[in-house]
Amino acid sequence: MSSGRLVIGNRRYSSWSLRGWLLVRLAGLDVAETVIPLAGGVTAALQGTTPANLVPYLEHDGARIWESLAIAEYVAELAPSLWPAERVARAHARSIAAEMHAGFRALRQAMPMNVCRTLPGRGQTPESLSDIARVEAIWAETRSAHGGAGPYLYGSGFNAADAMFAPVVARFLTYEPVLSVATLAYCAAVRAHPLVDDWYRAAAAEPSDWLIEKYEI
Ligand SMILES: N[C@@H](CCC(=O)N[C@@H](CS)C(=O)NCC(=O)O)C(=O)O
Repeated sequence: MSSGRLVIGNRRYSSWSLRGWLLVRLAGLDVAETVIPLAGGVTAALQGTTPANLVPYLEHDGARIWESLAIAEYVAELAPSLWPAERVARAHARSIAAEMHAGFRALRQAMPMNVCRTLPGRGQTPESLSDIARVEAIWAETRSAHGGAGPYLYGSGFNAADAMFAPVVARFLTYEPVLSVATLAYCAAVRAHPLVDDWYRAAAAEPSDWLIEKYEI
């Protein structure tokens, strides 16, 4: 029997849900999944369903957790390898995960996640390109200082920082901005991760009446 539930939005669009879902699955939590299709604004079905009327939301073994970064910290208590073992690397990973959680608004607004489409060249504004430059700098610096032989940010294991950036990878794959060779290699590694691949496959199987026109044009 499952020990809780994870509430997420539909996989095609819900970037924050992708983070929460990856974190929960990476930690191996046995929780049931509730998928609520997003409305592309305020989703009526979410009102009163989760504490902040947002997804992702996790209930596990008596704990109620919302905000993707709080979910990262909760699941990492159960699966400590989700953060790097070494103190300096762990502090760095928490910092970049927090920067992702708090920032990159221009990128998120100009290039909304749609894992089922390629929309090359769309969404490029001075502000979104500036966010992309910062993301590339973070990834390059992280991999140089902590990534070893890769292929992920902190080496061979896909961890909580990778989960926090996975929706950015999805945006890069959809909107195809000009990116460095190293960034493209990291994006390919994240896309090839079995859990990310599961997410993409399930997104492609979602009902067509969950489509939101403004995210498809
Ligand atoms: N800061 C939150 C952001 C969560 C969020 O904004 N989720 C979106 C979906 S990706 C949402 O629930 N939107 C409400 C709605 O569509 O009604 C987190 O880290 O979990």
